[in-house]
Amino acid sequence: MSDFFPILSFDHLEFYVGNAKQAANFYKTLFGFTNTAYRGLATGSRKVASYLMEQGNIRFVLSTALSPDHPIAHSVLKHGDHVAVIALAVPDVVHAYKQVTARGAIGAIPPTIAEDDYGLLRYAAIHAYGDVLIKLVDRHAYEGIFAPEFQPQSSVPSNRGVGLQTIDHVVSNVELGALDHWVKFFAETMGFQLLVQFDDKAISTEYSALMSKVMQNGSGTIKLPINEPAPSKRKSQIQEYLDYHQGPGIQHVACSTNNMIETVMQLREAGVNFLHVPMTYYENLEARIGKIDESIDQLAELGILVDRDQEGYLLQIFTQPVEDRPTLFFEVIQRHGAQSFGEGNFKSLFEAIEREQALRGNL
Ligand code: TYF
Ligand code: FE
Repeated sequence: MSDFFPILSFDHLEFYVGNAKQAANFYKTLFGFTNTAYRGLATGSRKVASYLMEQGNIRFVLSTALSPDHPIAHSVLKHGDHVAVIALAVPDVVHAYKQVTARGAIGAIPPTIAEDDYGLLRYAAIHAYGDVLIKLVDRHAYEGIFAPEFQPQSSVPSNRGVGLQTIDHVVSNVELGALDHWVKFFAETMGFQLLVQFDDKAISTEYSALMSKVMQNGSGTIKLPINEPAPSKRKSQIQEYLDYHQGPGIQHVACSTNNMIETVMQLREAGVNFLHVPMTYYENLEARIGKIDESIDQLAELGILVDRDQEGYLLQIFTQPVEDRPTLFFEVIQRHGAQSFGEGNFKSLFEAIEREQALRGNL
């Protein structure tokens, strides 16, 4: 099955937050993003303030409501700070929107043109899991910094960054029994394919379990794994997310780097907290994964995980949740050929998550 409409890449992710000014500073100081554009009262945006944060090819937009009646305020009250919009760059918004809505997608924003001195920005949006929107964006006739209302932050010195390059994948958690509905949605509505799946036996630990299916577009630029909780002795990490997020939503965003060691050193230096990996993980690592370019000692020191598949290997690391609710976290990934998701690390990773869950009282 081929794509019903072409998708070029991730365009951006939009976060709804309680205080965008402070969130912008968090993504700047901890994760190395630069605030390149802004909209708010000073630019004539009376209802919403947004900060465009950029690093490599990654764009995060941090938006906050300026009054309690705004939908962003409602959404933040319910979910806490969260990823609300997955925006995909497409060459033809009208065609893409027609295709997906004809195949059953529920429209949220019909094809719209936003215009300013820099040209025409075309967009539309459909509903996905939970309250998440998938936005379709065509900026081929637009030369502005991001979108109408946004003004460049030219006085802001550019942050050198920590080496984050692209959005590798965006993972959602859905309710028990809903996984196959969303797999079908991405297959039949979006034209995605099932890349891999992990059942609860493959990835259960002693206490907690989940099922995961990875959906991917035809060109492989968009990877969207979806998790569902599986019944287990203790509360699944996915169920914990669903309880605190108040329903389905984005669980983690994986950003790629070309230099994992350097990136993680800088993130740690800046104060990013990662999941703790026990030293035992590194004891037989070389026997498990063979020769790699990086020094195992250095990986152990930084808490970086390694996995191998038929095509190569990958390095990955996971942050703690980035807010008080145990919901959204980040992954940093470097692919040396491997196109998988670190299946060999699932057990260690989930045990690490469960140790954190226990600290939160999930006994
Ligand atoms: O995206 C993935 O599939 C990996 C592994 O709750 C993963 O990053 C899967 C589920 C999860 C945490 C990480
Ligand atoms: Fe991941």
